[in-house]
Amino acid sequence: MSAHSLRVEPLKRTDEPTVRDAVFQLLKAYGLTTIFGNPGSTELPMFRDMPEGFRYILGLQEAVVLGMADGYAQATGNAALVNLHSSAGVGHALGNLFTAYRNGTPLVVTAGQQARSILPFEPFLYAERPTEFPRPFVKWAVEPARAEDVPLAIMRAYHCAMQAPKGPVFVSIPIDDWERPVEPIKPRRVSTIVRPDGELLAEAAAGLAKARRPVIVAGQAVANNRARDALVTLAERHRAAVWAAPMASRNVFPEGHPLFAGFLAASREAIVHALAGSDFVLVLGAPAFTYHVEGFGPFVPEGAELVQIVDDPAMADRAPEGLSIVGDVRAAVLGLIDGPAPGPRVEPAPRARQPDPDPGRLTDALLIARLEALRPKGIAITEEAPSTRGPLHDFFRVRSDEEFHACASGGLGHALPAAVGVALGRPDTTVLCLLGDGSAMYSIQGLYTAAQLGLDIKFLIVNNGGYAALEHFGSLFGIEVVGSKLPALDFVKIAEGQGVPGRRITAASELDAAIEALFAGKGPQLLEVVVQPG
Ligand SMILES: Cc1ncc(C[n+]2csc(CCOP(=O)(O)OP(=O)(O)O)c2C)c(N)n1
Repeated sequence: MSAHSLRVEPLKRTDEPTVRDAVFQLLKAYGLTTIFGNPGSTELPMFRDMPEGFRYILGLQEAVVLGMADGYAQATGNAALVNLHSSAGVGHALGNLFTAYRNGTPLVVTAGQQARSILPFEPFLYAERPTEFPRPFVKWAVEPARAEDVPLAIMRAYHCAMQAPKGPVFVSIPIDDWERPVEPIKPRRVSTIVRPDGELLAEAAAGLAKARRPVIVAGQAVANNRARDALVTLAERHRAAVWAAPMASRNVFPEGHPLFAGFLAASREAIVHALAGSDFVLVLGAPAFTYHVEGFGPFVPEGAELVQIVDDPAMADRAPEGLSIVGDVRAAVLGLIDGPAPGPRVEPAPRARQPDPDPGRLTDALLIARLEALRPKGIAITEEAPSTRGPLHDFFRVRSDEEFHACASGGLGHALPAAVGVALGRPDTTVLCLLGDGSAMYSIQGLYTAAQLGLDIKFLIVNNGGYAALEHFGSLFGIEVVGSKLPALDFVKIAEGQGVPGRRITAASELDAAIEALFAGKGPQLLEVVVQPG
């Protein structure tokens, strides 16, 4: 709407310290100097005279803004700051807010609100019930009762986001609060690690030591709690096979390690089948278990003991059986390493290898196998290519020095902007963003930010002409799927229109050269690979 049609009293400036001064001081102290946003009138005063040392990362749609902040927070290990425009901006961001909540990503999400004096009249761009709208996907939500309380609210929000289990929080801030005088407040320190109960941990360690065939199922909190290296030591000490938990959204174990058993499917029967023969199932940093389809029967193999260690009390509460211990996963794994020595063990069987894909047909399996062979080492990966997950598990091995980020919620639209955030958080690392043609379109505007910032992201689109995962489900349900064909997308044009150079290939003979070219230089690039059915 035109600003010329409005007569606005200029917001009063004051020489006294303002809410804005106090908030920016806090943000600096907490290291929240990168702000992800898409601005509107109700947020503009926040950024008047933005202090040195801060940067504003513009996303062209709020799903992109949230996803970028999620990737950045995961890459840096600190909370990220998000600024959204009133209810409309929060609405656009909700899908990826749900994902951040499920990912356990610490985010301080702020949104503008109209001026307090006109709230009774429900003004244009009024955020109605602002603290209810993002719930239940935030750990805490507030619109402070007075302007003077905004800095305190930001401080509490930060500590709440960083407290285990980490997650997003929300603060709604009226436009006129920023100029109000306020006393600065001192940043605080709050511990974030809850140590697991020592007695119960000793019980778990004793159970692990006397098991004959223990298995470990590891999920995202192993990565979030920085327990990956410790887990390798634990698994080697106990000769325990390690499975990635169903739908694990992070890399939890080096996938080329001889003890890595593979990826559990999100189905009750499939989990019991995969773990058959084990007598002790140790679930670390994951639900016991995440299911995608209905299932029946036992939760773990007959006679096996189930022990779960998680940093999320709610996750512990809802496990169907066994012992659950709440606490930091790294602290727990270190405690288990110090436990009693293992007795005699049945050595885990090596992971079965899949036959190499046909080199003459450009399938997603061939693409992934060649990607594994030709990619540079030490990269970070964000992934959202649902039906390519199988080939990714079969032919790709995420190494111990690499990061992998997918979405824990199942909501599409995360990986593309998350790649932008990861690249910003780890500027020395090349990021591979692997996307299905369908998934790529949910927050495609992230390409623009990648181009504007010249980030080293390699966007790889697996174009199978539609929503293959849904067609697969349709065939399982015996249903003809509607709305699953995407015949006319041109990703090279879409990318070039946003400033990212692109290339499209359709033949297996072009594949190796195209992958090498993708990784040859620095900066954003897109490769669209038109694949045939596997
Ligand atoms: C926000 C959201 N909308 C819809 C879906 C349902 N869905 C799951 S997989 C899928 C297909 C994705 O297509 P694509 O990225 O091309 O991958 P493919 O299935 O072809 O491998 C869809 C639409 C979802 N998970 N999230």
